[in-house]
Amino acid sequence: KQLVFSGVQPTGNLHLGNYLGAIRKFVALQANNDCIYCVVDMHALTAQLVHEDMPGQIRSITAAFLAAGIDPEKHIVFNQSAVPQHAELAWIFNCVARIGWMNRMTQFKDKAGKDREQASLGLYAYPSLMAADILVYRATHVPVGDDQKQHLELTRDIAMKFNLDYMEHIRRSGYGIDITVGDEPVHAYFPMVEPLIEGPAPRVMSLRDGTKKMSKSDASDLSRINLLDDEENISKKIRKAKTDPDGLPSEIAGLAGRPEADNLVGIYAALADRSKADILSEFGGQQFSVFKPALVDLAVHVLSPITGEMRRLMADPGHIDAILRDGSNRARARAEVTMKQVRDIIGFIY
Ligand code: AQP
Repeated sequence: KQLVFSGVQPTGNLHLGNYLGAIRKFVALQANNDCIYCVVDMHALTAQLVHEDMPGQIRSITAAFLAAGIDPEKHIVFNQSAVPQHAELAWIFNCVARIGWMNRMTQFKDKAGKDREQASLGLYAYPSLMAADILVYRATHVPVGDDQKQHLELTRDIAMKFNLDYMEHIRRSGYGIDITVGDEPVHAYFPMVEPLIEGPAPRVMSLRDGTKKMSKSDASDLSRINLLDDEENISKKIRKAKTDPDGLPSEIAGLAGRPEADNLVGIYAALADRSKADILSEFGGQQFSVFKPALVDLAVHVLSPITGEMRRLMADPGHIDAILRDGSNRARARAEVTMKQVRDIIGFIY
């Protein structure tokens, strides 16, 4: 079985982008993999230090995982800060990663805004903690949205440099594994992670601006569909979603240069589990006044059972905390196996 790891930050209301780009894939991967899903609460400090209701946010992401269909008994669901080995490995990776690599991260540039000098050191180092989140379990597959692709490439670079710099120590330790990099066989400690980013809507865009990704932190609530939105809200947001005056094209090529139309078709396709081409063969030539109500119906059909179950779970915080405690205990035991080996490889006495 492959080992899958992924995480979501408790930084606000989960939205359709988080669901289609990440959580729905988490659910599908359970059938044939060993999965570890994490509420990455330490990442939530990178952009904003003080959170009004951190425990509530952590519980709400956990509830979304469970409501979407993640099984916390067969797999592991936990919150990052309860497993300190993530932070321990992140420090080592801070020393492995090069400043030049970090300077290329576009998400830092986007999130830091104009006054970069005022961004936290944590926001800058965030991809290194993300690499540690994954590699502390030596996970091989990471389902994420397209916005995280660059961070996964960095994770591979960090793993590769650790493997090369400590090559002799790894060989002597007996903890190594044989992997292939390109076509080359390599004796390594950390595997090369593979991103799982496919699907018709790998990046769900804002409903107000088809060139910006749908995001929890967008000031406009109309820009996103939240997983806790009711039917009326979903309907209002889709009706008000920005579009151009033309109808829907019959072929994919007709979506070029029309980011808002492309986004709505992508959302429909992802929700229906069909291709965009298939959706256009059904709706090509129709106006948005026909397409939008169909999209509302579909979104409500897919999301309302999840919303209902999330609300039910969130009414019992003790139950959610018990699931997190059990998951953290199991995650910590596995992460500690890796950290003991890493300390040996480096030469730390513990
Ligand atoms: N718009 C999106 N389309 C597809 N996938 C997305 N993801 C986020 N936005 C989209 C995926 O959701 C997972 C969890 O994201 P996260 O909470 O860890 O961080 P994020 O990427 O920073 O998410 P947001 O919503 O944009 O939050 P803020 O506004 O707080 O930064 C990831 O797998 C991500 O790819």
